[in-house]
Amino acid sequence: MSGLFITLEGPEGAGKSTNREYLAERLRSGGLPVLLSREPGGTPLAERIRELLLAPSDEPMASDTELLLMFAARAQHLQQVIRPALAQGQIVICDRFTDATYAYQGGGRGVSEARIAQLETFVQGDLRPDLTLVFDLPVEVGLARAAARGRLDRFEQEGRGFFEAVRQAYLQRAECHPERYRIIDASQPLAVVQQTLDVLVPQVLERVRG
Ligand code: Z5A
Repeated sequence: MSGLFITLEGPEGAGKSTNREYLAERLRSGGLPVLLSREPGGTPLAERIRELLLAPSDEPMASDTELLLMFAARAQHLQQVIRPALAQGQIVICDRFTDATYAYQGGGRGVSEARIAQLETFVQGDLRPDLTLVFDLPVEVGLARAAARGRLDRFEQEGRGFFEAVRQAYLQRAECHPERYRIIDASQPLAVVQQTLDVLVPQVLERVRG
């Protein structure tokens, strides 16, 4: 039995955390086993790596260090949580995964796509998400939502140009692989975003059952 791997992506403040619970509940009410997780993180050790990655620090973190820490956390998460859950037939919903690496370390920091792809293959083998929902919205809207939450983490302290590059990287990936991605207009009111998810859920159920 093999499960279904769904990832939620998008720039800052797009509503991934808000909507992952909603999506999980909708799927569970359809009788499906759902495991919710997030990256970086998802296991105690990977959450410790997350703390290193998000904490503002006087010592600038080298782009390669950031890249390797992302994949180190991912390797742990895959081994401890994601692969076992998929092997049990669960639907894994993960708040960010390797598309975030292409968007933030690739688009944002300028790490080459080829280098990221090498690590992706090394850490994941041929495992890729079955479906990726990209919550897209203008950068200024997302940053305003994040700022309203208070203290900013190391990524949130980046400038607007960084987040524009991140957004464009997501949109380009979605354009190149339309079979895997759905773009959701996350600038709409929450109720409208959730109506879009309501339409998606039967499609997901059909895919799992069919
Ligand atoms: N990162 C990376 O660089 N490389 C990688 O490979 C990975 C990650 C995996 C941590 O991620 C950082 O790691 C992230 C990228 C980097 N940094 N950044 N930036 P994270 O997912 O934990 O942190 P985040 O992206 O900063 O999450 P976020 O800002 O919390 O965004 P969100 O989860 O998409 O949004 P939210 O918390 O659900 O909503 C934000 C606020 O907006 C909240 O008050 C909501 O009530 C509100 N909201 C949500 N939807 C709406 C709508 N539709 N209308 C109005 N208000 C709304």
